[in-house]
Amino acid sequence: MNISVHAEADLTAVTHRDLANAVRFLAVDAIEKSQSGHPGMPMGMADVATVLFSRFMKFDAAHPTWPNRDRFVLSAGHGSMLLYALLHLTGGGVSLDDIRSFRQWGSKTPGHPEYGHTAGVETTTGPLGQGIATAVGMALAERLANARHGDDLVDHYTYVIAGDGCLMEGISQEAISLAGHLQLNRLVVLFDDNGISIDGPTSLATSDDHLKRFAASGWSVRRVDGHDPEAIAQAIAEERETARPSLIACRTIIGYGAPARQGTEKVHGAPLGAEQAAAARQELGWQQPPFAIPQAIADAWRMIGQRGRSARHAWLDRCAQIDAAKRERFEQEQATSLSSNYERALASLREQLATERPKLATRQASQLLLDSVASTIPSLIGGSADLTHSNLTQSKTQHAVRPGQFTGDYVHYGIREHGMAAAMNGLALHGGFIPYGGTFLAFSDYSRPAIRLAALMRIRVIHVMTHDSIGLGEDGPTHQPVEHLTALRVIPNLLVFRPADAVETLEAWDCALRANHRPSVLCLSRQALPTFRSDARGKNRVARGAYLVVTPEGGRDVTLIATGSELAIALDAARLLGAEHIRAAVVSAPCFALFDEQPADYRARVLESAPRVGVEAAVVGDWARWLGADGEFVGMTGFGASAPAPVLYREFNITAEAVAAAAKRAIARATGGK
Ligand SMILES: Cc1ncc(C[n+]2csc(CCOP(=O)(O)OP(=O)(O)O)c2C)c(N)n1
Ligand SMILES: [Mg+2]
Repeated sequence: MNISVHAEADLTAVTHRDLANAVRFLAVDAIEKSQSGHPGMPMGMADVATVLFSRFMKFDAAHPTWPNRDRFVLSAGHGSMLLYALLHLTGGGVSLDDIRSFRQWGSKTPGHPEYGHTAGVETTTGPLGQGIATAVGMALAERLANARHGDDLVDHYTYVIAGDGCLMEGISQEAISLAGHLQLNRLVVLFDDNGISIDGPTSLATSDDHLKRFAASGWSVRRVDGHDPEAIAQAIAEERETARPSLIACRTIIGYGAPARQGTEKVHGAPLGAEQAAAARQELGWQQPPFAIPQAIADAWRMIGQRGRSARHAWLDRCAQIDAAKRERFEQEQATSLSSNYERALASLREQLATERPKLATRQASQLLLDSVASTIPSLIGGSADLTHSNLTQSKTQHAVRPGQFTGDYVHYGIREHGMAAAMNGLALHGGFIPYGGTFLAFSDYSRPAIRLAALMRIRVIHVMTHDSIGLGEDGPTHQPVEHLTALRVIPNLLVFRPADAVETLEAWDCALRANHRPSVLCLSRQALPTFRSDARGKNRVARGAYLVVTPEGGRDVTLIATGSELAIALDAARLLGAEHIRAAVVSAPCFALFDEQPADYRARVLESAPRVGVEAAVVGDWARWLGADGEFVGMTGFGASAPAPVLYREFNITAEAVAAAAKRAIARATGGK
């Protein structure tokens, strides 16, 4: 079969098989050289990927961040060489040297594709299932942006290659269900239906009928022979036109072409070996030495990489022609920057709260913030995993996104925390959106793998996690986070905020919105807390991570450090100690990670050398490093219980009296009983 790629060169001699073989053997050779990697999937899916890239993908390899490009997500991230081969062949940011140093230190070709590390990689994949769920967020982003800006500016597809592993993962059901419900018709999933995973045939572990499963969730589904380019092309062409998201199950042979290995798990994750690599060359008619691509085939792939150039220029022309206000709106959303309207709205609410000093749950303060600023941030896209009225995440101005109707700016993600977190990643990665989403802090574990990826990718997503301690009361230990704060704080590059009052809540939100290279978790209280901050026009103090709230005159005997709802307890304890002439400084520590980043002299000023007492209704976890050998911690040592919050604080001994007693113990220890 001949392929028409471009008019300028005579490429009529280049066949689909040549193009696909170039992909296959770059993968085989790179994995052979590094003696590490997964050849089965690139060899099996080379035909599908070649059809997709040579005939459908709208992209310009020289401009990998063009906003209206089609998105391609390799959900089966272990097949990374497939993607690197495509990026190299089409003239993207992967050189032949990079391919030759596959999986080596400093190369652009790490073991699994990493967003931000390699140009053209749309999202980090490897943890199976994340890619397809992230792609749902991208496809949602496309529809939302399309509804706002029209076909002229936003009009692209999101394609996914997913394997058996991605579809076995639970997150796939959340993602599929959400995409089907919302009718994300620009999403096309190409399923590498090879019936093999690591342990052997998938029949060892699953009997799912994926076509029926997807169809039951509202998808358009079909099966094709994944080694028949015409059948693949017809399937993609038709599925692009359906009103629903599409699944194309591509029947493939894993390790296609390696005679003694293909169709078995042996080819999933081990180099072919010299003998099988040579046999595959023979079998597939590829007579090239390792890493060599005949010029005509290389040219044909280069032209495929340039095919989208005219589409990009046409798009640029359209951008230039639309009226200035429209273009500005689009550019502002793309930039996701905060406007002066935002600054004004924030300042005015802050002034009001610091003046009136209401007793308010921090989740309510968060609601007030959203009510006043949401309409000033057009890129903001809210949501909750079915806890909108508990998380207080929907502002007065936000409207729900509905199936097939994308004019809203609030997503009812349903009870799909993991799917929500991954979709939020996709919204952020797509560009043009600042996503936030709510659930209870205890359920952050359900979102954790996607939060971890957001941190790894350095993208801005904001998790609003309310009901942040035993302070939620009667729902009991299943719902009361105790280890979660520490579990989140130890994720590198993640900002975990636990604000202590309404003003700190506003400041934490402001930090999260400005943190355009990292994700944030806002841990908010269910119960009302007094507003202790009264600096109506003060600086954002949360931005320093921790700061002094009480500085006793003439030096201090002890430093009490608290977060969130326990700051009020620490302040009470300081008063109790003061009555006994013990001078206690009080530090509010809403974000450990930001405090870590402060200059050493600032940290030393805040902490000083007096003995320290940490107070948090959670396990000691990451606190230990702040407290020192003479330090004390007042918090939880195990799970919570079901009872009214004040009873729980009393029974678990997280009280001002307990903090004062701990302070005295710490002082006694530090002074050696003097
Ligand atoms: C969440 C997660 N669990 C386990 C793994 C380890 N793993 C990598 S690939 C793989 C098998 C995937 O099978 P499939 O998607 O069918 O890929 P194929 O063997 O067909 O290439 C597993 C278990 C992983 N990467 N992510
Ligand atoms: Mg498989």
